[in-house]
Amino acid sequence: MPKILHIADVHLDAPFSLLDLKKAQARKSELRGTFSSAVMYAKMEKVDLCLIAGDLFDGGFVTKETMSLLISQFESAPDVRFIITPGNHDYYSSSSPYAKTKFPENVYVFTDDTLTRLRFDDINTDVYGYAFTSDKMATNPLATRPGLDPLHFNILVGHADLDAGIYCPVTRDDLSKSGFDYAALGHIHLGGDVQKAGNTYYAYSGCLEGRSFDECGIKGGIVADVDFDGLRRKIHFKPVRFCKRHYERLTVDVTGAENNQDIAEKIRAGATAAGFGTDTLLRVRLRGNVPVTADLRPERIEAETVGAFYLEIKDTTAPLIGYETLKNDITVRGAFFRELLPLLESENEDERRSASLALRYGLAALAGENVIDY
Ligand SMILES: [Mn+2]
Repeated sequence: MPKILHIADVHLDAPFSLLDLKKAQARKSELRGTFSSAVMYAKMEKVDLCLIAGDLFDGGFVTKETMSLLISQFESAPDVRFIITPGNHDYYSSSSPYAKTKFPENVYVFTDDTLTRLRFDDINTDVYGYAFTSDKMATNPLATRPGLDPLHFNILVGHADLDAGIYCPVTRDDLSKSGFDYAALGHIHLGGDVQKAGNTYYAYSGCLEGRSFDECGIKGGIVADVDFDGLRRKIHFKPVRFCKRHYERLTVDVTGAENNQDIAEKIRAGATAAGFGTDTLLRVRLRGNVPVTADLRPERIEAETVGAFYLEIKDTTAPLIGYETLKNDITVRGAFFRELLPLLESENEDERRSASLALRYGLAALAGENVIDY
């Protein structure tokens, strides 16, 4: 006792920016499903406290549909106590959804930017938290050290940036001196391992579902199983996956590819080897050397063809050509090549990449092939 599930940065109702609008819409409703999975887990695993460390909502407005789903989720797990500390995206104010909604009795929302305590005597646990009350927070709720009850398990929940001041300037040093057993933090979507400052364990659980290629990898929460007999405390932590899908980046060498089918096969092989399947949103960078004559239009490769949910391709391949032959070519092909040569050999990677593309399309066009169809 107690058993804790720590999640954060759910960002319900957040838009997803994908090139495919239908899939972006699908992701939005999947995000609600991901939250439901976390609640279901808490219920099935008999979690005592579900800590939601800020940014449950993406903003100050929540759709009716999302709110009623949320409430029914909370009601579906009456034995789980849900503890919410509003963050910079969903800060507490008199006009926020938190103020305007009547939540079930098992839901606790912090509303003040100073440290406030909730006592749960049945599980010998105290939970301290605070709320953002605007989209920034300059005050440090740990500036005054709380007088903790040594006979209770003491938890801190909150949205904070341990590395930069404007989003609640709590530091590792504050945590170390605080005496908390566990600090459940939100704000850093990447998440991270459970770490220790002094005798205080702390962690960012990360977001529940990645929303862009800046948020790659498997996302979920942290479960803390606490073995606590009033004085001695042992905590066992484990990460739990909740995300329905995950964003990943992959670089694939397509040297020698003659056509889209060759490329698709190489991407599929690379994705399979990395363990990325139909739950993956994949951004692939193609590299290597391909024949100038190759019929490559990688932007036309469908996600389904490579076994992913969604696919974006960035082509950074270079044309495989005999530079010497082209240099000495007296026709317009040679002239075109010599014009591009300084850029092909540029120090700047972007310049080299565009020059390579220009060369490939240019030579193909001069050869009478209609590869440019933008
Ligand atoms: Mn956030």
